[in-house]
Amino acid sequence: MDIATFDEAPADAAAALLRACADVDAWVETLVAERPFGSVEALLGRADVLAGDWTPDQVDAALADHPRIGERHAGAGTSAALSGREQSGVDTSTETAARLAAGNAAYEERFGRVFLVRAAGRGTGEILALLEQRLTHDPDTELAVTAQQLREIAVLRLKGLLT
Ligand code: 2AL
Repeated sequence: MDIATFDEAPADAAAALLRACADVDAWVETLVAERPFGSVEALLGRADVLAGDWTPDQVDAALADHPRIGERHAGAGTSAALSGREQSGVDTSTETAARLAAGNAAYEERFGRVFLVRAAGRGTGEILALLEQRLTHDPDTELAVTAQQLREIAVLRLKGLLT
C-alpha cells in the first residue's frame, strides 16, 4: 500500500495494516485517527514515538501475536507471513532447534513470557547469544528490552508494508 492509499483508506483497512505490525489497540487507533501523514517518514516517525510509550499490558498484547523464535506461526494472515519472513535466518536443524527450545523454556521460566527479539537480519548464533545474555537481566531491564524489540519489529513491518 502506498502512503496516499493508507491516508485515504477506510479506517478498518488502515487499522488492519497497522494491527499486523503491532496488535496494540491504542497504537492502532491513534495512528488511524492522526491520518493523513503525507509521507511514509512522517508515519514511521509517529508510529515509533507512540510505540515508545507502550505500557506493560500493551507489550503483552503485542507479544501475544508473536510465535516463539524457531516456531512457525500457527495462524494465517499478514502477521504470520511477516513473522515467517523475519525468522527466515533462523536455522531449524535438529540441534539448533533443541538449543532454541531449551533457551525459550529457560526464558519463559524466568520471566513468564515469550522471548522476543527482532529476528530480521539476525542469524541463529546471534539470537542464541542474545537470549543467553538477556537471561541475566533483572525483570525491569528485560521488560524494557522486550518493549524496544517489539517497537523495532512494528516500525520495520510498517516500513515493509508501505511502498
Ligand atoms: C519474532 C517474530 O515472529 N518476528 C520477530 O522478529 N521475532 N518472534 C520472537 N519470539 O521473537
